[in-house]
Amino acid sequence: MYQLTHDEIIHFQEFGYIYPLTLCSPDEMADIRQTVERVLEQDPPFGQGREQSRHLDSRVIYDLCSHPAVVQRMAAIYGPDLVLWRSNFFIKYPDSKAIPWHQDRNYWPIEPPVNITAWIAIDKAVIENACMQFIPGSHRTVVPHIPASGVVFNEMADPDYIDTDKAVPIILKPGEFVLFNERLVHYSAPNTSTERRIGLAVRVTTPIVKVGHDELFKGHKVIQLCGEDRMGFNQTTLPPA
Ligand SMILES: O=C(O)CCC(=O)C(=O)O
Repeated sequence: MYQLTHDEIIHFQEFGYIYPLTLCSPDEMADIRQTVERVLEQDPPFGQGREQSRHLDSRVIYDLCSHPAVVQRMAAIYGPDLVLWRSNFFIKYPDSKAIPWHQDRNYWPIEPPVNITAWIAIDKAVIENACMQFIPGSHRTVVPHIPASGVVFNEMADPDYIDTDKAVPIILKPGEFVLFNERLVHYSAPNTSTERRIGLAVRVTTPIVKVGHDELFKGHKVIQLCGEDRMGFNQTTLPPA
């Protein structure tokens, strides 16, 4: 049984995230990475893009998203009923642009906006290859977003509402992950190193949340990871074989 300590739960409550947590060793992730690379070379059957929700068509990606080390720790914070509604690979090749400071909830079609993300390091994530940076405690307020240009997203957190001097780098070994809240303000710099950095962001919510259908995810279905669906708001599907 994977658990979070009392102090880890308090840290998540106070700061909006907890890390580093371990899913597997760097050696085990080196094997898994080969499959991840093969999956990313192929178009998915659902047409949502190679980096989006590959847990729907790849058992290896589903197994990462639903790993007990991830799900049991999420359940320690968000309760026993959890659904996987999306996953995204974030691939930062050398020379790739910044992901602006943002709160994930700004972009998502979920109501109410409740989500816990596990960002799993497929490659190592260090300052040099543009690991994520978090503003601790920023999950306590909703920050207005304004149009952005020259970065990966088209909207970003309004700089007047955030204090980037407080930013902390989230350094992870391959196979480690961080859990964070849907309002936590985060960012990643341009990758100025010569090394690629891949992370898998696993988006999990509870069945009381209604998942809408945006451009990327028309007809999207959720997968029950644990517990029960007492609401029936969302269409569910089974994991890939
Ligand atoms: O991997 C990154 O650089 C950014 C990830 C991110 O924004 C997220 O997982 O919400």
